[in-house]
Amino acid sequence: MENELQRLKAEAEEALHAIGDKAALEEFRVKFLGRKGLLSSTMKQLGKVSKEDRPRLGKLANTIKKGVEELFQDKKEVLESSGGGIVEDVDLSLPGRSLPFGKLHPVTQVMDEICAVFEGMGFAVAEGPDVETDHYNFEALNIPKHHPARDMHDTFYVSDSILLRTHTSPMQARIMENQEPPLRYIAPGKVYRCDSDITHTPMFVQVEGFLVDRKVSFADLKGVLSSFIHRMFRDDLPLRFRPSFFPFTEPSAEVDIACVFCGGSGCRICKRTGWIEILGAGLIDPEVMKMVGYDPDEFSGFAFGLGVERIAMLKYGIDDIRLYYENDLRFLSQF
Ligand code: FA5
Repeated sequence: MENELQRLKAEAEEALHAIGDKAALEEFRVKFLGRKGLLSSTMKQLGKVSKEDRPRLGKLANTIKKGVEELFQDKKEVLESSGGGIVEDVDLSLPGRSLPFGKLHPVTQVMDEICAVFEGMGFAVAEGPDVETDHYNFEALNIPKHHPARDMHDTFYVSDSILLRTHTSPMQARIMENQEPPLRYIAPGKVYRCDSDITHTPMFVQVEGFLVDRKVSFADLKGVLSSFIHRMFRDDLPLRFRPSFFPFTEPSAEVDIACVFCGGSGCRICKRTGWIEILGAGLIDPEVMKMVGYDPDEFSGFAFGLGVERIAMLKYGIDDIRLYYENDLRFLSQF
């Protein structure tokens, strides 16, 4: 009988553990704890055991019955507090936890905006490699070996002839040598220079743009860039074309816009000049045209290259370019 009691105890515990709803619990109660249930029936057999064993087995039977009744009550309470369902410790009425939304990096957002403005003017978008050859980065742009202009680029070399591109201008040569004019392209992408301060980062993004056709003049370049700047910022933002030099354009210019931090009066960011440079530009040098097989007497073109981080800084009033690349979510999530 003792064995039978222990077996019933184990069976009852296992059955209770598996129960997940009130109907099953009621079935359990009838089967094990009811007046005609298994425990009561077994206890009725106590009369048949010897007088010596009866007190001990009676006590054991009572303890087991009490224990099963307690487990039954516990299970009943759990089922009642969870609404009678299977789930024991989840409150289904609580609102869900919200996950943080990912966003495009502010520099990517501004790059997309720049591309959209030029696409609206009929420019197609092309992309090229970050790891570039010396030929496309320099030679094809009229910057032969030992040309002083190479010093301005602070190049990261991979080998003598392979480097991380220092600007997006190689895309001019790559596209022109494979296509005939008329051409109208922009080429956005990352570029690399060994350079770092509040307006320079070692990796930054440029958007190259160029147009080649018959009778393209500096006036066309001024028109395209002025309308781009006015669309990106505001219609009355002062800008100026300042003479400059690039080996691959002639004449060359740099374009400055009025400093948005001081309104043009001069501050630390604009180095007290009231102006901030955002791009380099010019008419494509006849030497570059010849190298890709174009006749410079028949075709002319303009090109420009702008720094996306600089434009993003001016648009959002950020006074240190390095903030864009520190990956601080408190900064990045504001855009
Ligand atoms: C160039 O890179 C020329 N390839 C631009 C060009 C293209 C001229 C086509 C003529 C025709 P520059 O080195 O000035 O030029 O760079 C262009 C722009 O990139 C700058 O006006 C500036 O906005 C940005 N820039 C340059 N260096 C950095 C840097 N280290 N960090 C962030 N932005 C930079």
